[in-house]
Amino acid sequence: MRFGGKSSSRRNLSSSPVTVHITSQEIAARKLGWHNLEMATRALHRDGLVVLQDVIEHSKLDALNSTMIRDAYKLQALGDDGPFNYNKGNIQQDPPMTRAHCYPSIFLNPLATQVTTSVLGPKPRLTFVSGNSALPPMNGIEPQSQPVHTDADFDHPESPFAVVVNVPLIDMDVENGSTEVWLGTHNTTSLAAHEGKQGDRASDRIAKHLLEQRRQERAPCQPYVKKGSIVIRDLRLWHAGKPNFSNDVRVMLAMIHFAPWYRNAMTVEFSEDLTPLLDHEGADLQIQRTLVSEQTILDGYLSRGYGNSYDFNQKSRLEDF
Ligand SMILES: O=C(O)CCC(=O)C(=O)O
Ligand SMILES: [Fe+2]
Repeated sequence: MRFGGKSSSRRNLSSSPVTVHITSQEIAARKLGWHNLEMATRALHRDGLVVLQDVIEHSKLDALNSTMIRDAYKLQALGDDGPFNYNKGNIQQDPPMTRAHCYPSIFLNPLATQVTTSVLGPKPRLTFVSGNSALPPMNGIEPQSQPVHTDADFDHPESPFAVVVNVPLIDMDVENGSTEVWLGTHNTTSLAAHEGKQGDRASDRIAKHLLEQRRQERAPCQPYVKKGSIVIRDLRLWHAGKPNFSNDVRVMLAMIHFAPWYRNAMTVEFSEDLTPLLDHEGADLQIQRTLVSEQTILDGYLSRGYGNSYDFNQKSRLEDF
């Protein structure tokens, strides 16, 4: 008889995410081997989050970071009119999708797509490219936490339908505001767990008594995430942006892959000369795009939405069955 294995529901699962160590052979082949693909897929199903470590070249992260740090301060200077989410220490910040900045290894990473495809089905839809920046403390203002929330704050399917591909541009830790994550909450949660009406600063939050209950079962954590990693997170997972106590802006890019059957209608604005690159490097994704001139991107990318101005719902939603 070999029925002695503990079921995962009875095991004491860690608060820290599974980190999959990517090998140089996998980078060169642009493909995970079966071992790492299985680890990543099972971790994403079980925990709602997995880290792929040592995937992206630091030189590309550094180049993008210098542009985005400069932009973060411009957005911060907009004050009350800036694109902050919940509090002014955390802003929604888009990278410019122009030839100089659209690095395929960051925005269309084949290993990330292999993992999202494993969970969502072939050719996920890429419909969102943005970022969240945790800003260093401002004069006289104590840095704040966001309330614990999910980004899927609407009536959504119970199966995995959307996955966020996060790319931090620097090492991320408690000091500079590594995102707090509540592993395993992606498939236990429902709309009933949310409190607060949708406002333009995204006032969604998980009810306090549910947080306290969940903390006893599996506490949250703010993981150390090494620069060069990709963090893959189920859109339904409970999480919170945390204060950045350091002197460095912490930019974390966010690309969302939706399941091919989930008819999300958003589009990403790209410079039109990127078409060959998107078609070639993004062949495993359906990149829902709006093509415009490079000048239009440069004129508009710092005046985009934030909070609830994005619609993660789908067209022609099926009634519950
Ligand atoms: O910046 C972060 O760490 C998370 C931000 C976030 O979750 C949000 O703004 O919805
Ligand atoms: Fe969020």
